[in-house]
Amino acid sequence: VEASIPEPQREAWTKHEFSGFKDKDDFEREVVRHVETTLARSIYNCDESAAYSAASLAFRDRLVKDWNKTQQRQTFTDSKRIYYLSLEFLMGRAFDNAMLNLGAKDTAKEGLAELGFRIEDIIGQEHDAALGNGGLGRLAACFLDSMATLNYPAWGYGLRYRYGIFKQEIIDGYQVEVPDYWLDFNPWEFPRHDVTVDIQFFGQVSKTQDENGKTIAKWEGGDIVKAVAYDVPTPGYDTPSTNNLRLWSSKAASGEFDFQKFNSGDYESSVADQQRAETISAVLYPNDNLDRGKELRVKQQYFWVAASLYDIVRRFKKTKRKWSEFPDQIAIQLNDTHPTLAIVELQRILIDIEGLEWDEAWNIVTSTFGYTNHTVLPEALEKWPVGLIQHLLPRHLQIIYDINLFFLHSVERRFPNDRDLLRRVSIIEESQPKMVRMAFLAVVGSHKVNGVAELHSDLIQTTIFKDLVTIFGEDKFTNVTNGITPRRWLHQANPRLSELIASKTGGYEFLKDLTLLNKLELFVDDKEFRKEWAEIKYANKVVLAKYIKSTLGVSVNPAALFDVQVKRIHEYKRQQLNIFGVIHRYLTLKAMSPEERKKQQPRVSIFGGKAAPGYWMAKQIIHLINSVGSLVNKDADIGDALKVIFLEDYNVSKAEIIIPASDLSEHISTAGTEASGTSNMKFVLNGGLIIGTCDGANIEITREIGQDNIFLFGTLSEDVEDLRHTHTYGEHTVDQDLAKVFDAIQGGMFGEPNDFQAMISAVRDHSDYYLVSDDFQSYIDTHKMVDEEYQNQEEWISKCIRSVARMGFFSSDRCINEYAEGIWNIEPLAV
Ligand code: GPQ
Repeated sequence: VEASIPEPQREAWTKHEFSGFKDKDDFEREVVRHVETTLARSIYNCDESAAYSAASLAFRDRLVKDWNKTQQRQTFTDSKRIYYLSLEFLMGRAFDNAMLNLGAKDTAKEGLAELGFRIEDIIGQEHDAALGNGGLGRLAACFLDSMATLNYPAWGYGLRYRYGIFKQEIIDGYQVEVPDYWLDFNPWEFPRHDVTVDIQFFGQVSKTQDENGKTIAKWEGGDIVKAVAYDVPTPGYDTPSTNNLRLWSSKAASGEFDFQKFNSGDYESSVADQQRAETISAVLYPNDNLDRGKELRVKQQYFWVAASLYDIVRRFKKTKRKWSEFPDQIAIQLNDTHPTLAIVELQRILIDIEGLEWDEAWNIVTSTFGYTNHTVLPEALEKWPVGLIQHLLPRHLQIIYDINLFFLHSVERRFPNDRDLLRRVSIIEESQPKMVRMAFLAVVGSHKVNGVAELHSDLIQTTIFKDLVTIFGEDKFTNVTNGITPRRWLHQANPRLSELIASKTGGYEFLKDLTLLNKLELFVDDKEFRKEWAEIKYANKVVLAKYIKSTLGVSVNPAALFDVQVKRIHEYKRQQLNIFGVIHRYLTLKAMSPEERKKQQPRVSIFGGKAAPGYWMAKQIIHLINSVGSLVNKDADIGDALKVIFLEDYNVSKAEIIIPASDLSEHISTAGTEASGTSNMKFVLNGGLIIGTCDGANIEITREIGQDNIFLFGTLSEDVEDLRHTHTYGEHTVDQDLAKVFDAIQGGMFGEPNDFQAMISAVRDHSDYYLVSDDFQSYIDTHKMVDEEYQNQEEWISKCIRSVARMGFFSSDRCINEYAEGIWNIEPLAV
């Protein structure tokens, strides 16, 4: 309040208000101004990078105006806010997105052209903001776009990693990791050096009694690290609503140096202290669907959660409302278990600092939080050793024990004499060492728990949370099927298709109501429309072919069937099944006469994705794909009949090139392992068909688009357990065709066979946990069907159009509306 401008002076402010550029001339003026002043360059020294910087700053100036207004409106109306806590936000590029969401891309394009630049080149200058691993992080980014577009008052909270996900280089067929230092110049963030929070680690807890005999816990001593806020404006599409993504950066608390040490000549250790503090937000952990239980990771989690909650509570206290109104004003969504300590931290703030009684505080806590689960894979479920939490966060461990005690008491009352139930549901696993089960803590501390696709939500209720469903009842558990933003994944990635759709559905309204795509059904049999559709797909394939040529030096024929699998490399996602299938295809082609070979449907098998640096098997898979590619791609017998491509460093901006160019994409996880998948939705929305297992959102995609428009194969999730059991205890033989593939590998066809021995053994000599052999034959057969169907292009294109027409359900707008209604109890704020 003290910082606000007094009434008499406000007129001057309004009079001189900056409102950003309005037309092309304005835009150019802003670019020139930024080049000459902000960047201190000139007409003689303005390369594409400078033009990108200046153009971005021109847009940033506009964003920040909208953003200020949005924040003011949300504060004045005192409306309920949703806080989305995610350790990952895989945003990709911001410039193109800002231009499109503000509806000013044409203006920028013409303006830049007059200044001597091509807009595509300028867009290409931007470094991806890659603060995430894969689907989980990209989902958070899509949600931010939808929440802003739908005018929900929402903030994201995350960490400002100095290094995002590593850059992948392929050297001699092997993955090499290179650090991703992305902050050299980032016009999309605003440092808030005035918004800081001191975060405490270690120390001791003392307990005393107050005059009423109430126990007071005091957490004292230990280390302090400073959290500094960086704000990233996130604009909605075709609305002035611009929400905030607040990312925390860690800094040493005692200023630049510890002057004590500095003055006493211990310069190095004073710098070391500073570096230790900065380590907390230094790097994103590069694991997808895996918990490695590292101390620094839990430090990141608490640092981020404590800073965010301090911020949220500070904002709430300004409203002077009663504590009981906290859940009416605030909803907090936990993106996986990574922010689960927020539950404990809020309880601590309420009882230790604000003096509430336990029960009142716990009511507020559980009414505030919602928890989204993203996996059932046991290796991905977070557990922290009790000793580690004790050491790092001694007061939090006490509170966790109390939460568990009250919880187990309530279970005991409802299910007396069931000691095994108590053991199974305890938040503390009585193992050696004892562990805190973060997913159970998240369930106990939230009012709603959701999975991310129907099958997945069913699975969590019948497997990992079975007992908790019995205890809390079914109503606490729900499903919200994932979605994707059509702004980035159709309009931005595939502008020509977006334009064609707009021309048939009544303009660009479908970008805000994706169900309007259903109007396309009318044009499925329209020859002219089909032709335009096919031309766009072909043009997108030409773009990708050029990219492949320029990066890998391999020529691929754009008329071939482009078969794409791009996602993190993981055994459960089964890139090994794909590459074994490719080898089978290669062997089959080699065995044919040249005439026969000519009759086959030409294919380009395209792979992309990163392996976690410590995931040895995943790295072997990458190596095998590359080894197969180097043989096949220069085999003169084969020519265009088959090409095998591994695209380096798959990321969001590359996805925007790859996805629109796909004819067929692969979503072939072992049934029951992929929680949802979201790229499946992106591929179909861009007019590609998919081959997939009955897993995750593939099932709902099939329901929406119809089973004639998707190539499903493989074991059903209800049969997976039995098969695995049979592998271990019963008969276990390898599929005949797969055995031939193994022979080829072991015969040295793709280089040193020892390099791939483990991949083969996993299937043949061990339990084939991912059912590669079981699904191999139906996978091959299904690909045969694909080849045949692709020959009939008219029919193929009809299927693509029909599918796109039926994809409305998979907008992240639908998904966010479901969260808003069913979990957050929040309404959009009128603009
Ligand atoms: N997901 Cl647990 C990740 O990307 N990383 C993770 O660590 C975990 C889940 C994915 C999941 O594998 C996909 O099936 C989902 O579509 C995605 O989260 C978003 O829910």
